[in-house]
Amino acid sequence: MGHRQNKLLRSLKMQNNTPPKVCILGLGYIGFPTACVLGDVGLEVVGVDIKESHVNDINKGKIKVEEPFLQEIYERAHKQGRFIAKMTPEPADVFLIVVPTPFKKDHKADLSFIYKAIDSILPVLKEGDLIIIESTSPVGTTQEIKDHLQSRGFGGNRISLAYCPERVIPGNLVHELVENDRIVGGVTPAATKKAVHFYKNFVKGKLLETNSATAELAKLAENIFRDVNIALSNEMSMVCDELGIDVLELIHLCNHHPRVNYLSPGCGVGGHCIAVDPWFLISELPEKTSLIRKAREINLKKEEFVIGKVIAAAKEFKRTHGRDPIISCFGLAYKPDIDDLRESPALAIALRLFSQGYKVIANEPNVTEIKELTLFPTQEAVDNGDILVFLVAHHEYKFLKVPALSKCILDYCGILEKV
Ligand code: SAJ
Repeated sequence: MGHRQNKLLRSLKMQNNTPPKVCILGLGYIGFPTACVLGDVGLEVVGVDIKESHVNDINKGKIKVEEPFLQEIYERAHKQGRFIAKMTPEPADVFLIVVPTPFKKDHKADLSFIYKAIDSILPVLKEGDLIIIESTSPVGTTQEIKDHLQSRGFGGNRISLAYCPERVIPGNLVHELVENDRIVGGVTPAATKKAVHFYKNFVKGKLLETNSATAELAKLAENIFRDVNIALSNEMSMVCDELGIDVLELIHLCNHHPRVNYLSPGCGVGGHCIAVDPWFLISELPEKTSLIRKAREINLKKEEFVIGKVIAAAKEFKRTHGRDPIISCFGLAYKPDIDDLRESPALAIALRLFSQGYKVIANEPNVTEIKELTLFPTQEAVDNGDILVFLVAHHEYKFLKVPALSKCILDYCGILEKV
């Protein structure tokens, strides 16, 4: 861990003389790093997960999330006995709910993990405790949980309840956990204040106070903003393809305008957030969200567009060479320089080509194995492929030696511009 970050965590430790005990429900991509940071700043943390193997791995020091600083922070918290993983919740002062909210077939949010987590803490919950929901949720969820708690005997203001969405970016998670501003929305102003007080234990950014519904919508609105903006770039890339114009040059030129900032077009939009969260609003208010839905559709269409282009290149190769080409896919993660495959458009593209009978090999520098695909080291994937499809701009590709003349090269992530 860098000197600056160490100093930051030390200074945070001194802010709170009587640190609360924290029970974190969900030890995934957000819950686990949060538990490590809280343990590291001196709080007693019990992390709870329903997966026994995950709990055992954490307690043995095997951590699966690869993020800068995380291993170090985990080791410090764990060695000092401040973070232990368990299968069942323990009494605590603060309960953080950081479980997944996937969507169901109708695109409505599946809140079952949140409710299971809430129900699992009921036996240890006591008057004066604070519950904070961090999981992405449709507007109104926190208020509904308040009603649920009331129906279980925790009515009135016996429990404080607040919503505080996480905003960290995979790849820079620990830094953003500490540095980012946070939106904190209690179901009462007193609950907001209590939650703000808690976050002061480790957040260096501003703590912005609001109500729970506004905080819930803010989380969705932030990811929708990004989805819509990426959709615009993806649509422009398809327009450029039709017109024979280089989209990256176009964007470079347009972004010199002081009020224009196109994001990067890619092979689609993945990850567990931006490709999912907009649906939580679209499914609740379909009449009011036509632009948001269109953006989602365009980002999904970009995946199909890429598949269509690769198939066209494969057919052309067969026509000219008299044999099926080997298609090398570069990058399978949902974005550059991470090992996360969730909702990855690149992986979906490679698998679709494979399932349609094309000879597909792949390279993913951040993953060792993928069931359906044969993974090759980067340069071998270049040497063995007839059609090279660049899907994710991993930094390794910047140093590739690509014999441009003998290969068909399709770049959907702008990496070759950087070579
Ligand atoms: N992408 C593009 N072009 C771009 C930027 C991204 O095609 O210019 C693609 C990526 O390749 C990826 C997808 O979009 O497939 C999402 O990547 P991302 O880096 O934009 O975002 P995530 O999903 O890793 O994290 C987002 C962040 N939200 C915002 O930036 C508004 C993060 O701050 C949230 O905490 C996270 O979602 C979350 O958990 O909700």
